[in-house]
Parts: sequence; structure tokens; C-alpha cells
Amino acid sequence: MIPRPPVRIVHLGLGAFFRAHGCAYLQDLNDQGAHWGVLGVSLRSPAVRDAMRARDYRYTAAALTPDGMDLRDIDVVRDVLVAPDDPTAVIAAMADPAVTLVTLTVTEKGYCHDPATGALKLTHPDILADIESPLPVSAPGVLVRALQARRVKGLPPFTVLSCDNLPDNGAVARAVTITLAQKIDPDLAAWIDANTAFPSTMVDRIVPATTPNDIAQIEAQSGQPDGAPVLHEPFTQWVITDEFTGDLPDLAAAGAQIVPDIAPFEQMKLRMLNGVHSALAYLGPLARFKTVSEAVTNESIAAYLRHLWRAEIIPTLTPPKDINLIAYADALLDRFANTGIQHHLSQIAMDGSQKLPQRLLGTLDDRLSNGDDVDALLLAVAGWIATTANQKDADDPMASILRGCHTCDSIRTVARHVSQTAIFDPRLATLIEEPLSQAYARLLQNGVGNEVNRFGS
Ligand code: CS2
Repeated sequence: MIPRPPVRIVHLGLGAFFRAHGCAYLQDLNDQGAHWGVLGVSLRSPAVRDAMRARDYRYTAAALTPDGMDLRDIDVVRDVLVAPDDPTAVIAAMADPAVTLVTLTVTEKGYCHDPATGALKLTHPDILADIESPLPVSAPGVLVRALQARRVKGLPPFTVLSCDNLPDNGAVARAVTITLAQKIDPDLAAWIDANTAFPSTMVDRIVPATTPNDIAQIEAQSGQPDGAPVLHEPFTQWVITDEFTGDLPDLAAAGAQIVPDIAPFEQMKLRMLNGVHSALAYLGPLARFKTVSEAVTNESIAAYLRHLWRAEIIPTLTPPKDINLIAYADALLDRFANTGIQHHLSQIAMDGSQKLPQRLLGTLDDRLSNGDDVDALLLAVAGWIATTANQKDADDPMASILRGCHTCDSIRTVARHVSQTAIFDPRLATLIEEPLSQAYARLLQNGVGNEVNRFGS
């Protein structure tokens, strides 16, 4: 029997995405003879650990195609720690000399930053707690205390690899870590700044949430019990800035692209895939669609998305080398239309306040500043407002601030949204308020079907 790989990577925020994406690359590497094992850390709940325990952290990854599922066994996770149960054990594991890489999928809000500016929110309750206590609760807190422990032991830092959908996610991870370290120990902050690499990455794979029905189907197909399988589309992409130093996995050997400048890849993916995902997530349910594939098989919605890409998003982008953005958009529509995937729009809709700036507002800002047409983008943002203002239990850290009030007409509702400086840069707020109020009023008056139809079918 092949020995299981030793822990050399710690992953913060172990959820379905990293298990379906990063772990698949590591499995490919290990299949080629490397030995990279992962210690997963849950920053909140024990659910993933508990579900993975029965198979000793092995699990099935199911690639979803319209014709069925291709199953693969992934065996790179060696253990999972739950930070709130034992933060000291997490810090000790990250200060192990064998660990050279810490990867993160903690979602946009996990960075405890202000999405509009990228700066750490020093008033965030978790950050206030982490300045006071050596037992951290936030992701930046865990990074700072683990780097502090390594410095005390005379070890070099680990490389920090953010795998969240944020522009220049390495720079965001660096900024929040160093800002917090400055509050705790300025010498430590200087040491981290001088010695730690935070490469930026663009990660891409559609990973719908696993349901009990999916588990039953996978168990029936594989013939073995598996409490924690993950589902994913066949497509995968991982682009990483060429800032890797030290003893790190050769992710290029598993198909990752290592590039000198990641910005064109990130902008392309965040604006074209995630931006359009968010547009669908807010407009689709208003037309009673529940999943991405259901929504895009509607010809008017598909025509709206084509217009959004071709007329409004693509002109703001610099194509990465050798990529044709029209072909990229067509491929996205095919990926979205995969009927083997039940990707619920509600999964994408959550945390809109944290997602909108990098997905839709940057594009809007670029175009409005040039006096370019923004009709289709405004409709998407109006859909977000209609959702957050009218939903009682929106899954968003700013839900209570964005929820509508009885006395708010459409102008006041839009004004309340655009005045949130954590989401809207004040300059953009001034530019956007009037046209957005009109778009929002039109959406309420005409309904989503008529509004989408304006873009042809
Ligand atoms: C989605 C992403 O839930 C969401 O917000 O837009 O998770 C998307 O599926 C991935 O980024 C695809 O790589």
C-alpha cells in the first residue's frame, strides 16, 4: 500500500471548493510521485471534519456531465482541526517546520476587510478580539499568530496562497495580515512584510453544494459509503503569480499556469464569470428560475448575458495572452448550461455586499467614467437591490442594513444602497445613483422578463 502523504500544507476554511479544486491538483501531483498532504482547518463549524472522519478524510470527487458522474477518490487531506475548539493546536500545526504553504478559501468576508477599499476593518469584532487575545478567531488572526509562532521558533514563514475570488487576492491577504500584525507587534509586522510571499491566484471550477440526494447517488455508483463527497464541473483552472519561493508543490506539473502578471486573468474571471453569475443570481429568481442551467436555457436570458459580455464587460478587459474573450464568453455559457449540474442561484446570491464591487461595480465604474452605455450592468445591480431590499432573511453580513423600509420608495432604497461606502466608492455612488434609480424603478414596474427582453433574444 502506498503511504499517505505527510502534512506539508495547511488549508484554512476547508470546504467543498478547495476539496474539489486545489486538492484535485495535489492528487494529480501525488499520482506523479509527489507527497503533499493537507491539514484542513475549519474556522467555524465541525461539520466538514465530522463528515470526513468516517473515511479517514478520503472522499469522492464527482465530475458532473450531462451524461452522468465520473468519480475519483481524493486522498490528500490527512486531518481536519476545528479552530474554535482548539486554536492552540491550529497555531502549533502551522508552526511545524514541515509546513511550507498555507492556502485559504475563507470567502470574501473572511478577510475582514472593507470590500470597496481592501483595507482591514479595525472595527470588525473578530479583529478587535484578535488584537486582544493570542487565541485567534479570524483568518488574518490565525495567519498572524502562526507566523509569530514560527518567528519565535526561528523558522521561515510559510507562503500564503489565497484562493478566494478577490482581485489581487494575495495583496488583500498581505494587507490584512500586516495591518493586524502592526496592531499586535510592529516588529513582527516588519518581519512578515520582509519575508513572506503572498502570491495572487485565480481559481476556477464550478462547485455546487452537495445534497443528501447527491450523496446517495454517489454511494450507489461507487458502492461504498462516503459522507463527504464533493461535486464539480469537469472544467478547472488555476493561475498563480510567479512568486513561489522555497519548497512548494510544483502545481505547474499538475496543470496550473504560473504567470508574471495575474491581473488580466483575474479581471476576466471575476468580471465575466462571477459578475455574470451574480447577475443571474439576482435576476433569475425574479423570473422564478432556481438554478443556473435552468436560467440560461431561457433564450431571452441567454441573449441578455451575451449582450452583457460582448457590449459591456469585454470592452473593459485586457485579454490574457492567447485568450479570445468572445470564445471565453461562449465557453462560459456552455459551462453554465451543463444540465448535469444543479447549481442553485441562492448559493451564488449569498454575500452579495462582499462580492459586488469586484464582480460588477468595477466594470460599471470603468464604463461610467468613460461615458459608455451601462444598461445591462445596471439591470444586474437593480436585481441585487430588489433582492436585498425585499428578502427577509438574505444571507449577507450587511443584510440588516440593506433590508428595505416601509417608507422607502425606489429612489430612497437605491440611495440607501449606494451610500454604503463599504460597497460603493463615494465617487461611483455619485455617478451611479440616478441611472440606477431609474433602472430599479423600471425593473419594479416592468418585471424582469420585459427588462431582459430589451436586449434581444
Ligand atoms: C460563484 C462562484 O458562488 C459564487 O459566488 O460565482 O463560486 C463560482 O462558481 C466560482 O468562482 C467558479 O470558479
